[in-house]
Amino acid sequence: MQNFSRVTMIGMGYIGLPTAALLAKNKIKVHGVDINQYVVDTINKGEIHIIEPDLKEYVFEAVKEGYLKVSTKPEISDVYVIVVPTPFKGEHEPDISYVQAATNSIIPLLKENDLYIIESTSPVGTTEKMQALINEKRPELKDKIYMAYCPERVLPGNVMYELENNDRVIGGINEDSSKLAAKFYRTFVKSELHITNSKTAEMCKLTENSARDVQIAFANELSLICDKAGINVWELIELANKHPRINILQPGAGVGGHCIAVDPWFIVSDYPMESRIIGKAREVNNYKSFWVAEKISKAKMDFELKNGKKPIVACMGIAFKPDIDDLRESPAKYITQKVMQSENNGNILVVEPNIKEHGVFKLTDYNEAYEKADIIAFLVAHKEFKTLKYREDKQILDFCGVFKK
Ligand code: SAJ
Repeated sequence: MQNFSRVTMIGMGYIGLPTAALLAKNKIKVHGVDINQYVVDTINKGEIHIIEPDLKEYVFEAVKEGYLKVSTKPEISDVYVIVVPTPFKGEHEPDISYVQAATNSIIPLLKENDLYIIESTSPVGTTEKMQALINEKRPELKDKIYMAYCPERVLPGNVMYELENNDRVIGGINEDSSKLAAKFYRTFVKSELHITNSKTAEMCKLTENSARDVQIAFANELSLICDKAGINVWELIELANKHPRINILQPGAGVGGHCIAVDPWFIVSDYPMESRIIGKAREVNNYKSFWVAEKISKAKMDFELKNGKKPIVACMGIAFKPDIDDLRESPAKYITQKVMQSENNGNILVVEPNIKEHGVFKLTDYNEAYEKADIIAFLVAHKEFKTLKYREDKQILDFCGVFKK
């Protein structure tokens, strides 16, 4: 039977590196691959290029103990795991060229009984496409390689815990592949492993993030309605959630990050006629950020008309969600940029307590900004902001429920 003594993990990013480090902790030798030489050098020094709690310690140990090393080229192994990005091309079409390139890079190394896994978020049918690619280039290995799609579902900020403790979906191209992939994940996953086929597993990942996007869109739509109707949306949701079967999420400045704001498009792109709600939810959530920026602009104009001077505006938070330093696809960052357009930057104070310095934004301490600004726009509900006292003398635009209690 297969052994997992040598694993090649392609893509040392937000998921690949933590997974490699966890495997290494379980005494499995991992050869990490990344096209970026800086990433390779950083990890080989036992350091990390991304921020994630506890990851630094895991990587340091893994490299020190000799269970993790990284280079720009794959090495012959028993298991190959593809964890590269799947960005957009064109409007919103998924681009699987990185998955394809990673697969091409290991095809010459494949041997009978190897296990090939894709973790990258992928459009439905990608694993079967990669199977066809391998069969075409290595026909002698047809039906002799185990292949599966096994998505991750960890939450940035809690990755090391969730990698071990979240249930996982394992979708093989056949039953034996699912079983072998499950055996592999059993080496480091403590929770349940659910077996299905590759297409269902691919769709499952997209479904999870689309479901959350649709639910947030509902909350964001409510916030627009409540704004017009003069109803406190936070109170409304809290009350509605007292119903035993209702659980509405929280409105905010929009939906960001590189998963929920992206993955639903993979469904819409392949099934445009059928996925009406999923596509609309994307539109609603994107519109919410635009609406927030417009609200701030209007507040600025009203202030100027009333007081005969330009206001100082504090944009509170630029991360894509509370209590992290990740700015990828951040609605708060987009809104801040929009507010700063055609404006004397001295009038806009940018606050992000999770970041010390930023190449573009001059950051201001949150207490100082709160004190100095005339208009305070809360864009992210960071824990620091919740310690501030509500000020009647300021114009507070609370888009994320900092003062909802
Ligand atoms: N948000 C709201 N209101 C809410 C909850 C979230 O506006 O009530 C916003 C956040 O502020 C943020 C965005 O949604 O801008 C996404 O944040 P998130 O915490 O919902 O999710 P991510 O992007 O950090 O991680 C998601 C998770 N997916 C689900 O919860 C279904 C995670 O489990 C996935 O592993 C991850 O995407 C991924 O990599 O796909």
